[in-house]
Amino acid sequence: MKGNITFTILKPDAVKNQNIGNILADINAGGFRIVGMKYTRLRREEAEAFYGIHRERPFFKDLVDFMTSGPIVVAVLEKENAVEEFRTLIGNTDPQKADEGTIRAKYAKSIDANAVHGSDSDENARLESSFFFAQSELFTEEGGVQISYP
Ligand code: RTP
Ligand code: MG
Repeated sequence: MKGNITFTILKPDAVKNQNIGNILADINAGGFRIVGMKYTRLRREEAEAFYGIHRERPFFKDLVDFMTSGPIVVAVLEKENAVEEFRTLIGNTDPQKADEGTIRAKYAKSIDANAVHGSDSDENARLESSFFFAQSELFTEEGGVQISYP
């Protein structure tokens, strides 16, 4: 069965362009509940660890530079089949290729400054959530904490 949790970052461009409210409204309109949320900024070592999977990719340094360039909003979201549903809501990594009406089509400028992150698997959703949140900071619909961390 597909999990009901995903993890997102509203990236520095989304914050700078004052799109936090717009994007959260789209997330709620898309049927997602907010389970946890905070306003924070990544240190270099944290961004390198979070994106460790991309360490050998040519865009890694630009990615880390960008993700540490300003404050971000991190959030854990709840919906049935959350990972796949959220990636549909945000659209293609490259906003030029993103379907009309998706969050990246509406609010992103480039493949680097692409407004939002969304987890790509249930396992990564749990890992990424645990990177930013303690269990006690997450509130599912029932009120209890139900996310089993790896
Ligand atoms: P995300 O992790 O942010 O949700 O995005 P994604 O799954 O759609 O893309 P991913 O392949 O995981 O890449 C992570 C972020 O790296 C930047 N990127 N730049 N210049 C490039 O070719 C390139 N490819 C990826 C993007 O900002 C992407 O969101
Ligand atoms: Mg990704």
